Amino acid sequence: SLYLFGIVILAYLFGSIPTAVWFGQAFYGVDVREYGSGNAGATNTFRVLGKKAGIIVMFVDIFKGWTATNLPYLLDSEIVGASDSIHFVNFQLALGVIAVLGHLFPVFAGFRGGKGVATLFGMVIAIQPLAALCCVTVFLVCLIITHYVSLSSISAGFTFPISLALIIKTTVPSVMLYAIAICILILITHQKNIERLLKGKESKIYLFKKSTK
Ligand code: NKO
Repeated sequence: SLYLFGIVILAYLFGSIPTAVWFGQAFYGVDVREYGSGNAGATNTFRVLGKKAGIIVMFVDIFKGWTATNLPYLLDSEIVGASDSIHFVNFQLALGVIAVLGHLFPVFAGFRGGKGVATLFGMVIAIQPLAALCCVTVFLVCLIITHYVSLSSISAGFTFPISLALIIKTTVPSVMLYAIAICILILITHQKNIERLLKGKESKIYLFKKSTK
């Protein structure tokens, strides 16, 4: 229906908000895509503009994913009555993935966006908080040990379907398929990072080292 179409467009527009690009341009006069990894994400904002900017961009990008996934609730729609049904969860997952596609290909920033990690995390928080906890734990442990954000994102991506299967014991095929697709999507957006990791040329991020910026 027209209503569903409208919600899908809204999810894409939310995901399309190019937080890293706009934040850098507004407060530092810099397009972060011209420096560092060239990515319009929280990590590259941290790398180029410093800790404070990176953390703000991270929270806004997570919030984007959470908001898009919860649009049916936030708009107080009639579908909410059917919120227990698996169709509703599938619809929420679809909205989250559409927001991530907006983040990857933002209409407001020349279709050159980020890698979708924070936005996906917002979606997972909205749909399955326990899986989100598993993902963020693996992300942080990997980051503290290796200092590679990309490797931590990929590890957290694998953790999503694995935690659904082993800890939450999801038996819904469509949800597992979404989770596996999301894991593959993270691998695809991190292709260049994987090449750099294999060559030993990936840049490291030190969370608790005094920022030079
Ligand atoms: O510039 O190519 P780069 O080195 O920047 O960036 C690589 C990086 C891109 O991603 C980001 C976003 C980082 C946000 C981290 C905060 C999220 C904390 C929890 C992560 C859990 C991920 C869950 C995925 C769910 C499927 O990778």
